[in-house]
Amino acid sequence: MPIKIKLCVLGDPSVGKTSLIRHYCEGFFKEDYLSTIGVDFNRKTMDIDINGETNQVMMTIWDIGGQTLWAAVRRNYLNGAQGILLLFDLTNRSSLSHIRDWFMDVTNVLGDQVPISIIGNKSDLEFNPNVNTIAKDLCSTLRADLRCYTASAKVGTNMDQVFEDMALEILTKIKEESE
Ligand SMILES: Nc1nc2c(ncn2[C@@H]2O[C@H](COP(=O)(O)OP(=O)(O)O)[C@@H](O)[C@H]2O)c(=O)[nH]1
Ligand SMILES: [Mg+2]
Repeated sequence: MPIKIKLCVLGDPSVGKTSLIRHYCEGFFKEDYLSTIGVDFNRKTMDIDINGETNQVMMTIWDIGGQTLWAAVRRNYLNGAQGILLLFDLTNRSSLSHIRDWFMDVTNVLGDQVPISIIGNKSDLEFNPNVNTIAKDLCSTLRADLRCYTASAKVGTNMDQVFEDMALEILTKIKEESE
């Protein structure tokens, strides 16, 4: 029986949430995912090694669309999430400036122990390297243990890394808590 994990992906519209999830779960990138209506989810099974022991993990990855403004919907969606990816677009400064709000939102619902990674997406495009510096600074001020990546949902750069690191962190936490 695989260990089940729930992951939620949040961030401003058009930062690439659906693209990242679908590329990771389905193995290819499409230019034209429809703007996500409501809530969608994808699944991916993976093998995660901890101390030489292989664990089969089934990750359900939730993708929320335009209804993020409704607090009640958002709360339902986040309920039970064991890990969070906060996405911004490296070519869109306002999407980075909203990361703090997304972070507050998540920790209001899930508390301050939930594993969170911050991902600057669209690294295949030209972007101002200052943005990455600002993102790293933000990461360390929000919470010391946040991981910060640049990635590309289009090319796949860092894509497996983001999800596998998160799965490992969640699994490690589950195992520690069950001891
Ligand atoms: N160049 C580039 N475009 C991307 C990337 N990820 C997403 N896009 C494009 O950005 C737009 C919004 O992507 P989408 O996944 O729908 O964003 P969402 O609203 O956050 O789910 C689409 O036109 C995607 O093709 C990426 O890594 N690189
Ligand atoms: Mg979407």
